[in-house]
Amino acid sequence: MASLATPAAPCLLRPTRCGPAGMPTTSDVALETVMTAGPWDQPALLPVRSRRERGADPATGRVSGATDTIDALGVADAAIPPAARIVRRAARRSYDVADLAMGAADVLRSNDIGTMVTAAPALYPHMWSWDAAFISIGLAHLGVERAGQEIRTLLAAQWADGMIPHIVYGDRGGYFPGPGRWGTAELSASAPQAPLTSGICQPPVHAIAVGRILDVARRGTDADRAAGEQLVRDSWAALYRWHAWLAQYRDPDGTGLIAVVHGWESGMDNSPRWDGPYSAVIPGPDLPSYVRLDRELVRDGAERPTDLEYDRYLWLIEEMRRASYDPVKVYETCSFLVADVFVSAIFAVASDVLADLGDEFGAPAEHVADLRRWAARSRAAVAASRSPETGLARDYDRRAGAWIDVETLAGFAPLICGGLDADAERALIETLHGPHWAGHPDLVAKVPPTVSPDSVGFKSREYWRGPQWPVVSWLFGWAHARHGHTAQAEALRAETLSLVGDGAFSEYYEPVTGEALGSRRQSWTAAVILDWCTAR
Ligand code: 2M8
Repeated sequence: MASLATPAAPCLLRPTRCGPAGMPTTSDVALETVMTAGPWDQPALLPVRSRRERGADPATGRVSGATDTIDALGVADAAIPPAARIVRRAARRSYDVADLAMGAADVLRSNDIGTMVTAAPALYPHMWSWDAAFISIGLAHLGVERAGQEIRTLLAAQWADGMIPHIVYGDRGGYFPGPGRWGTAELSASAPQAPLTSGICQPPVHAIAVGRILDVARRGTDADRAAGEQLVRDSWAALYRWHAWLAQYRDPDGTGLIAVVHGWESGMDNSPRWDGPYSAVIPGPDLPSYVRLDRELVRDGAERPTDLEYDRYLWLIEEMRRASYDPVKVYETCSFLVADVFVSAIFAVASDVLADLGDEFGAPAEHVADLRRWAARSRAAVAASRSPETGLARDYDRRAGAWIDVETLAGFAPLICGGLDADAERALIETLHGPHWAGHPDLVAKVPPTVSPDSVGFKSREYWRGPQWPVVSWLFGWAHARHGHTAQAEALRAETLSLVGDGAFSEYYEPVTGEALGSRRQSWTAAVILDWCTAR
């Protein structure tokens, strides 16, 4: 398998003028440097050199004082005392676009273990499903073949029934729960024996990624274009089966809202959206004991889910093991079953993308028609889920039989899939970019936080309960551009590049100070930043 260390195709990263409002303009020459920054088996040098030029300790790469956030281990620093926050915010440094592109490429290369680009170097040393999709978009700028390989690796782990699993384990351990805790290969007839996988799924962003890789490929050489088109031909049927699995097993009544059976399936693991449904998940006394590894790597416990949350996460795995991961039984018996409006919106727009690719590449007409039907149905259901009071889309707790009236970023799901009338769409965009959300006056950058700072549930450091996630910002930016909201797409790009200007490529950011949180050198952060630095 080709690795980033030995790219099979010439690097696609090409001179592009990047000078959106508020961002430094980089020269063609600087980005040309990214293309030739090899040797390819060495980390790109420029970001490190930049740090040293600015006074970093050459041994550790750390800058003296409290401002450097690049951490070679890829793990978080200890909590900073509140009094230091204001200093940290004021002292945030900002690399220019060329340096960011170089640093992002370095993150992707250094997280490439040959068979996959791990989601993060220490905290997530395996392949995650939706991470892999975003990562492949970043990889496309380094080599279309390598991007396609990432998608192929993920699809090689697809279950016989069509599910794409949320984790594909590599050879390394280092993550809990590992494959032994899931036991999918022993318990499920659908799960592959190799590679080993988890037993749940994640948001279906994969067709979006394949479409984006094709766009990048078509701006490249003939070989790039051929590789991009071959990827579509090789992956289309598997992606169709994946969407069919979601329609059949996660929306058996054809409501248009796709259900998740674990908060991890939403990708927004501990969002306050799930607090109600999780309160009904009661871990049994026979929950096997376990040791968390994440808390050893992210030392500030406030940045990660609590132990009680973890008990519930692990209990749901026990329930699924007892159902042998049979998707019908899981849907009927699992104590967590929520129709997820954000996953449904992604499903709708990804079905549109896959249907368009299917039309172009001669896929079976009845399969394309299925996708268009699912897209329309889910788009309508997302629009219909909106709260009459707030206009935000809502999840539906299928176990409790109730709408979940908790305001989070997922409420803007209609902006991902479209489907609102023009006035309603404009109003929702204004809310997203307005003073309660991305435009909140306390925020260091106008990037949507996962929970509004005005909400009682806002926790500025806690994972999916407040921090800004560059990858989610990219998804909204991509959707804005797709739906013709060019100015807002450009604003998200510029503001997110400013947020990540510290060069840490962190998993998430504290919205008020811009402090890097969670894992450093997180692959999907690097991938979307590379895409934003290099492609328009
Ligand atoms: C986080 O989820 C994993 C469990 O799947 C974890 O916390 O250990 C989430 O942010 C998820 O969306 C993401 O795919 C994963 C890897 O980046 O980490």
